[in-house]
Amino acid sequence: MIFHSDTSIVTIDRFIIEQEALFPEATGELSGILYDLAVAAKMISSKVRRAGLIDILGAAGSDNVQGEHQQKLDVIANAIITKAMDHGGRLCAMASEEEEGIIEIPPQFKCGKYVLLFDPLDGSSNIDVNVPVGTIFSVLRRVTPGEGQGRVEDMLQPGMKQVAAGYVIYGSSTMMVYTTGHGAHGFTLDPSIGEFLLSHPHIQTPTVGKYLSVNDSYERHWSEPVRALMRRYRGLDDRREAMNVRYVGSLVADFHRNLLGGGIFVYPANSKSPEGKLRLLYECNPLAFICEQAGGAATNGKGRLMDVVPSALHQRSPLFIGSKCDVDTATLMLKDDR
Ligand code: P6P
Repeated sequence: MIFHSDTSIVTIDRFIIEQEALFPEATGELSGILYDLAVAAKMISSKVRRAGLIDILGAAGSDNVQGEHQQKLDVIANAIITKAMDHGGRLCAMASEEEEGIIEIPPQFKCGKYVLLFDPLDGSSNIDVNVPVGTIFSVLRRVTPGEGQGRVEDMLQPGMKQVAAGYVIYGSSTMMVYTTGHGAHGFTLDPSIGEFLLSHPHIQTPTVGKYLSVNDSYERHWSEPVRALMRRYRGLDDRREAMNVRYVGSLVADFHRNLLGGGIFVYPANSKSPEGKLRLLYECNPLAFICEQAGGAATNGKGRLMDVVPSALHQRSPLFIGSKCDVDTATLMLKDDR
């Protein structure tokens, strides 16, 4: 355990190095992945912060001031991460919400022993109305033999096999929160020096939540056990205090508020989306890893989310994630839900 006095300025680079030093067998490859992700996060943050200006700065349909063809920001974020991560020699493949198949490492670069899965800019439709959006990432160790290109089988591992996971929230400030299985730690970007500084060491989420994040316009499509669970969270069955409903429709923003303040985010299966909406591998699992490291929990309604063995790269999952008592209530009340 490294102790930082509350007066010391700890950059994410220093924190990564100190964490690595705790593990003599560490080769530094995972640290390199985290460094490069922090750089990509700063680049995406710079783009997101100027989102509202791109139309003003670049006449419609032409290149904008940076000479980029005007593209959707999630496409730009996807390219930023791919280009930041493809040459470091630590990854043998990547997968992105923006790409149907896996992303191979260009032949001129060495392949490494990890795979990276990511949602480059989740909730990007919120950008136009200035609601916070986020990047979510998950790192797994390859399981296929050899040292060449990774394969989709390397991605289809349960969440408990993640070696690192995290997210970046582009909100009132840009924060990166990650875990390597030794606590969940938050870093806030100081734009005046372009550095992520340790601002939330060893995040612990409250055991009982204050906030309920759910889009209840789907209520008529939920099963009866799910409806009963929402009534419980709302205090309507007199079994608990009513939770405050907070839902901005941006997963990372809703998750982050609940992680720090205590709460539960739920996106149940419904008759229109029988597997829910959110993606297991690069949305649910990385947030579940962070949440468990912060003392919270995550379930798909049937059991621990990180036990689910995936069968497809972009498969969806119902998600109940946040304060442990509230997730346990979901598991209890949904156990007979077919
Ligand atoms: P709904 C954004 O499109 C997103 O993927 C998540 O960020 C967010 O939590 C969810 O979908 C919102 O979905 O159906 O409530 O609009």
